[in-house]
Amino acid sequence: MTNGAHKRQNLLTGDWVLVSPHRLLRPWQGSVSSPSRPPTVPHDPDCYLCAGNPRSTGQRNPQYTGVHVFDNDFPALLKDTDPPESDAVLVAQSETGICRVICYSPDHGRPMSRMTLPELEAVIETWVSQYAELSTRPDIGAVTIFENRGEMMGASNPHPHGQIWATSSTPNELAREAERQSAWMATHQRPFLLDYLARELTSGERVVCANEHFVVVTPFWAAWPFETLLLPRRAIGDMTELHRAERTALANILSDLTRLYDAVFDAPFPYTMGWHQKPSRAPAGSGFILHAHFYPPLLRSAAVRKFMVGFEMLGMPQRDLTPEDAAATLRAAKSRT
Ligand code: H2U
Ligand code: ZN
Repeated sequence: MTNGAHKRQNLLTGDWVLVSPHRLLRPWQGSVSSPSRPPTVPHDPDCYLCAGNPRSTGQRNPQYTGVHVFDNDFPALLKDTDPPESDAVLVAQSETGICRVICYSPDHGRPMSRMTLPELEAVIETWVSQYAELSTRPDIGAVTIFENRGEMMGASNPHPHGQIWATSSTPNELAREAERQSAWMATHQRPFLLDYLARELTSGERVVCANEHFVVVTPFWAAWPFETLLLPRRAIGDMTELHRAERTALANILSDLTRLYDAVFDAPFPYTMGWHQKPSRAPAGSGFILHAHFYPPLLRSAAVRKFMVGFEMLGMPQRDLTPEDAAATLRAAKSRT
């Protein structure tokens, strides 16, 4: 790849990203906030997600011992809504859905990067059963499972947890990705993400880690400095299709990847991570491949984040560090995990 400025296209979304490697040497006098330290206590009496504690509504969590799922007390979506007013200029539609919170374990102080493999497998089993239950409901069109980790990404609480938003329609990002994968399938008779993965495996320069069933790459078109994409090696549309061995391999690669992230700056690495799975009403054979995106904000240190501002808001995302260099940095962190 060239060292000069160029743009790359994200074939999953159609968007372009500007890459300016020559700019890495510019001086930096911007924001330096100290990283938030991980909590180390296994139980925090003030945490609304810890077992046995009251939530902000006053309702008490059970003394759960494994993964714990509950209906979000402040859901962004409700099961029923009145239809909004809409006209040719001010267009609105009703949107209904179900929001849940998933506590990964009762242990307040152990994020994914420090969970055991059986604990991670239990989280995966919960993702599978939640997706299976919600995606088959007639009132649900898509199930988005995600985690905001760290204050920098807006997580409201350090207790390791994720969220599920099941929506009546397919949200923007998933809709775009599904549409483009379907178009590629119609033209090439192969799923786009398997063609992309094959391409990444031949060069290897953006591969971060891999096992028998999964591969993590810094996508060619990544917008965030340490963004990664987790891909299965075969055509899987959603998590319910994962075999036993694939669920174990997924636990392994989630552990590997999150430990690499935490090793990069020797600090808890914030991110939004989440799953794109086949929209419920997508026809079979539409080429949709299950995958997870990790979008971490960090750039130069545990304290210096990338801001998507200025040209990024008005024009297109821009990055200095190349995805190839980011992959090399993540791979090199292995010796410190
Ligand atoms: P985040 O940390 O990613 O914000 O997720 C926490 C979610 O937990 C958030 O959506 C919910 C918030 O609405 N929550 C409850 O359901 N009950 C509470 O007592 C506090 C927070
Ligand atoms: Zn807690």
